[in-house]
Amino acid sequence: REPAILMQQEGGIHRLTLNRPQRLNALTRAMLSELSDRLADIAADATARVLVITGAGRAFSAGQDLTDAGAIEDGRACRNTVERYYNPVIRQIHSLDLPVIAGVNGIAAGAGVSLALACDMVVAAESAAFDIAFARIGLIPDAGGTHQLQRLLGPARAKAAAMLGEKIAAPAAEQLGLIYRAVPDQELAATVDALAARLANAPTKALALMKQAFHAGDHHSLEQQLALEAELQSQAADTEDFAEGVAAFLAKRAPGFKGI
Ligand code: T3D
Repeated sequence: REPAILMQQEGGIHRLTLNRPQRLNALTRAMLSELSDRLADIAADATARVLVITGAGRAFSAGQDLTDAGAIEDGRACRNTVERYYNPVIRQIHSLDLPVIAGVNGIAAGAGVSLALACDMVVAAESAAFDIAFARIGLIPDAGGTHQLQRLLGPARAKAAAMLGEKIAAPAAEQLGLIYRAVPDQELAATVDALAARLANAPTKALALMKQAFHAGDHHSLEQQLALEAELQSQAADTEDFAEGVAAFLAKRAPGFKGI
């Protein structure tokens, strides 16, 4: 049996591919467990610099597999699925000390949208769409969906999109600030690869500290954020990459960052 999550690795760039294309990469609990295991592997790999998450076939992910017996039959089952399978994966992506790119190759629906939006940068094919499908089956956006939609779209648009079960086409998602970029379909792979390569050569320790600062900024006051920035900047300034960045600037040469 092919794994439901494919993992590839090259030059510090890790790639996880959701791999149930015949079901549009709909998420089963088994698949989410595999995803969680692979994310743990990457978190433990000191050579990892960047993670790309994408989908096999014509979809990114159709969200919860509605045929996964026992996953969603009633409130108790749903709570278990959310708490034991979705939430850990979202926390793992959130706390991963690496930039995470979602390469959204096709439709993302329901928790597939939440999964993409948990990533640090979302690049989508122009023909892809973000289908806030939950209301169509009587559920609410989960896996961080309400958090991300409200933060990225603002409450007015987020509530309407969720309550109306809107499907937002990738170019509109870029316009609305829901995602970083929508690119022509045939350019998606090259765009994601170039972005990943660029980030893999960046001072990734500083990028991880930035990620922490941006996440904390969601709930901090200005005073709290100023204090946190001072702390995280002191950590950034102690990296070899900072010394290298300054040395390279003064020597008028390109820096060679190592992510340490
Ligand atoms: O405990 C919890 O709370 C669980 C967490 C829930 C969070 C959620 O994610 S809730 C939302 C679940 N997702 C959906 O409701 C989306 C359902 N899918 C669709 O609405 C459509 O499939 C799409 C808009 C995504 C794509 O439409 P289209 O026309 O391009 O494709 P299709 O023909 O509908 O789908 C192709 C096949 O994939 C089809 O199977 P078949 O007929 O060829 O045998 C379809 O049934 C299957 N499929 C698509 N989505 C799912 C799925 N099978 C199981 N679960 C799915 N989510």
